[in-house]
Amino acid sequence: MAYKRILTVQDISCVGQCSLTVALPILSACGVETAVLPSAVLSTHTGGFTGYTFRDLTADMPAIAAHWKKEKLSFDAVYTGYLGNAGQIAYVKDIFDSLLTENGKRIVDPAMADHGKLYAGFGDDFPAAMARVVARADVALPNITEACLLTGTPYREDVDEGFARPLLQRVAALGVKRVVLTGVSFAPDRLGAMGYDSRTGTYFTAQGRRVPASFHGTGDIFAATVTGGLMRGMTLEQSSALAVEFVLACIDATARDPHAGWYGVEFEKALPLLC
Ligand code: PXL
Repeated sequence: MAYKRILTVQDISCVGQCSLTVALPILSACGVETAVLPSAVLSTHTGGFTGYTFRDLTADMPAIAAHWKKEKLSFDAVYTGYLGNAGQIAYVKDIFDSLLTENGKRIVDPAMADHGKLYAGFGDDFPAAMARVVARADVALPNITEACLLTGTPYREDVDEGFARPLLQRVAALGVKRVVLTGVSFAPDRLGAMGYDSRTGTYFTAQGRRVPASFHGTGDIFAATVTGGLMRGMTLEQSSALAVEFVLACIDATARDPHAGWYGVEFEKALPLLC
């Protein structure tokens, strides 16, 4: 299979084991060349740290994209994650339109919320802006909170199949062809993802052992792994199963370490699984 080159647009949280600092090593382990367009630079992520710095890079985006166009560069996929503000959305749409190869994939992780709440720094109007990016995507990878916010659905902590199916359909109705929802459970001791293809009306599930704790950055790890799998020719269902397995391996490695930090998971120890 041809060597793939992709572009990922998300922030650099300098410390925090999330966004670009996990996406890059994961995609490299998958054997995918990954170019980056940082949406912002933060000293840490916003989930639990206080007093972090935030450098918005919106103003750099059009010039960077213009240079790439001049160089006639193109990408087999554009994968977006945490965006700094709603003003970046127009630039992301332009990148989708002008920097993808023919049949290039638009993969959107609408990273903006978890546990029923928007991340610090986003206003209540942000989900509507993010919905416009999701509308342009081939694949969207929301968690439950994000799917609810994107579709105006009241949030529910525990999501079974009966709640997940219409939620997946509502996200797809925004315009995206395929959706994978994370945080779906089919049994008290199982947790994972459920996927929906709006073109065929079919669903799939990818479930693993439930670990009764929450870890920061696992959504970013899930999205990067799905992207890596897709670029290596796996189906969305296979990529989602790989991502569930990999996230679980990261969590297990962290749980085994009595000195583990609080702000992320020790994904580094699980990387060989992807190589
Ligand atoms: O893990 C998602 C994420 C990415 N980037 C930043 C974040 C978060 C979650 O809190 O704060 C800056």
